[in-house]
Amino acid sequence: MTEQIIYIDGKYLPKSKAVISVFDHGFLYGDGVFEGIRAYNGSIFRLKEHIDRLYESAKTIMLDVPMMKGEMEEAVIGTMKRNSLKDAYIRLIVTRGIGDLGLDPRKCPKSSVIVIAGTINLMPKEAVENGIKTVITWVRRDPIDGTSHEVKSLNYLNSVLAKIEANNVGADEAIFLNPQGYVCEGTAENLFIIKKGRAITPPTYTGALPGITQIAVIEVASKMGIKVEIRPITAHELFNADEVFFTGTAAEIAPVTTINGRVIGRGKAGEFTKRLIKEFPAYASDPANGTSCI
Ligand code: PXG
Repeated sequence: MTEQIIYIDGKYLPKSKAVISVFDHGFLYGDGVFEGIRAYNGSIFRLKEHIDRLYESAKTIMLDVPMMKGEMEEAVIGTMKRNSLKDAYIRLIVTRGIGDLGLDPRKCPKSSVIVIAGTINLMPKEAVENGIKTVITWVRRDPIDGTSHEVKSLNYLNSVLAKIEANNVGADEAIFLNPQGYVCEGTAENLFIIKKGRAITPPTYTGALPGITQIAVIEVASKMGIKVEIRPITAHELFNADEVFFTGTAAEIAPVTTINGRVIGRGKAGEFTKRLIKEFPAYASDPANGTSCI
């Protein structure tokens, strides 16, 4: 089998040679940003939107991305082609680069860009089919005037802590409340509820990542004639929703059937969720919604 090819700073390297310094501040301090992107049948879903979000994350943390957006797109397509991939998970990373043992980013003269394309670690199929068991975690989502998850940074400890709690209590996923107590998102998914035929999803100002799948699902739902509201949700509304589901690059659309022991709807994927799950694959693999890599 030929070795996987990884892009690092303008070079395409075999996996065994694709290494980053232990003095990289991405490693030492979680100082950097990333994107997780999916390709369906040779079409990279919403690549331009992912690249725009990457540059926005970088701007907020004052991280210089040492290339134009067009070159970034070429690096992603180049990595896909060199690995002969059509269906893939793409991880795009920009780190602060090599510095010293001190967190001052001025010590890092050059940021690094990395593109990895491989297979995706999906949510377990049975979990998605039967519905996901969740727990609202004691860990609050980082506040918007702190290390806000509007920035897709390399520091995911907030999500890791919640995932550990979900694992410890035998749940598949965790749901975050924000510091004000409103429902925010999952560890790496946005969240929707369906109530009386309307879809409701929390806005970015609750502290959630502006999800690319979230926007796509809003578009699909609107086309299906489902009204969508973007507003904060309370835990009480969540428990009493007719349907709840997660959206994300890895999860796509995943029905939530249990929240802290409360059964949602009839305890299986609801009608709207099932319709969305049915409509989404055609939407995700439509070349009009992506960038070709073949
Ligand atoms: N919230 C957070 C905090 C995320 O990290 C989403 C929502 C969903 O956003 P998208 O744009 O994917 O619809 C994410 C996405 C990984 C991985 O490898 C993480 C994400 C996506 C893909 C892979 O951990 N996070």
